[in-house]
Amino acid sequence: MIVITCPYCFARVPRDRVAFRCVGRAGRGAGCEPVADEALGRHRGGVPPSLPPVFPVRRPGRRADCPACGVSTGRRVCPECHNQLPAEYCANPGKIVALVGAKGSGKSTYIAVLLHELMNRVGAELDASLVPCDDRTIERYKQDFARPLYGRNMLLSTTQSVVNAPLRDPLVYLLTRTVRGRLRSRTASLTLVLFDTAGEDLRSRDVTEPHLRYLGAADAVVFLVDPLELPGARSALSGTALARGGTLEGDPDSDPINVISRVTELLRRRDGDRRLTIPVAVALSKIDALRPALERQSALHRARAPLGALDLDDREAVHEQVRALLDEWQAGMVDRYLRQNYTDFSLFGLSALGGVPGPESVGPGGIRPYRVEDPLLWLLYRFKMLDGVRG
Ligand SMILES: Nc1nc2c(ncn2[C@@H]2O[C@H](COP(=O)(O)OP(=O)(O)OP(=O)(O)O)[C@@H](O)[C@H]2O)c(=O)[nH]1
Ligand SMILES: [Mg+2]
Ligand SMILES: [Zn+2]
Ligand SMILES: [Zn+2]
Repeated sequence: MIVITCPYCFARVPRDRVAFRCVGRAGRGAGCEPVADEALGRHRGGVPPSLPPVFPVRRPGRRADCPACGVSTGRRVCPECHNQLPAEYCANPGKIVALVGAKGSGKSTYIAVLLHELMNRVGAELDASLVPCDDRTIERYKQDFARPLYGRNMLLSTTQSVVNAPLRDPLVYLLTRTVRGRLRSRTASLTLVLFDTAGEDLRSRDVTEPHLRYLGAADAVVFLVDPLELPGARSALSGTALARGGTLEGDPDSDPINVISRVTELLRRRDGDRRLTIPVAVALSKIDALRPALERQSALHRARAPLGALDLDDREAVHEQVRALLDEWQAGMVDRYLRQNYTDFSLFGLSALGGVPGPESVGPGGIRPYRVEDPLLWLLYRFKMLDGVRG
């Protein structure tokens, strides 16, 4: 039985329980009148929107006839939350990649820049296309990410906690690439569901909040760790970064190990006591802020060669470099904790902006991302959508 995880409410829906929404009345033709959609209203918060009715079917295919008006519809929806399920998503039940990190660790900026890179430079290198799966994803990416950061060079504002704001929709993209085999090529697709959590939503321990169901449904986790908040890293920071960092000092919730252990607890509820097998990428964000001297001698300083594949030697070199940095900063706990709890984790260093920003806007050099795609390339490799090469 194929089970689809709804990318909006994260309910697990057997494919034969997918529901349909009537296309509604157009002009003078047949079709149902809109009704208040209570399920969608509950999910989004606020007044239930007025929409044509949702109906279950016995054997859902690509289309179904509305039992009330007889008109054929191809609008498939989640039976729980009534959000429309993109057709591609039903065909390729996707991988949900959860992105987590303490407040201010750079999650929103990372999402904005990663998607931009995937649509441009990295997409070209991988021969991959990235297509938004619904209109709200297109709108939200433009409004909340691309327009401020790329249009106006402004830093993104702090993500609103779900405690004060209605549940945000995730960004849902279909990433498709041609994988060349020895005999013939095949296309492989990955649905990327990115949910931009506010840092403080990972705080409270009594987390039964719906947004954390997202973690329960995740197929991979990317942790962002802000080196500016690691006390031991301060000696390695450049002047401007030093002045900006450490804003959360004394707040135990901002300690990366606390964020990681809280998420690990949530994953354990699902997977039990043994070491977790879910792939986990742990990335130091903002590494542009490290002293240039430190950067120069390290694998982290090299740009990744655009091979259209995962360079396994480079991957190991960067992993070891980050591990050594954590040790040097008396943050070796992070690595030890990960080893005890996960069978499959990898360490990364990246910078979304490529330079220390001003108080409100991107630095004068513009946005110069550095290794932002590394965690995703590693995950694609793990999901068998990208080859690994050596030498
Ligand atoms: N030096 C440097 N600073 C960065 C980078 N990315 C983000 N920052 C800084 O970190 C701040 C927070 O970034 P956000 O992306 O808003 O962080 P967030 O994790 O989404 O924060 P919350 O939504 O509050 O949880 C930004 O305003 C920048 O000042 C980077 O690549 N390099
Ligand atoms: Mg944010
Ligand atoms: Zn749903
Ligand atoms: Zn109808």
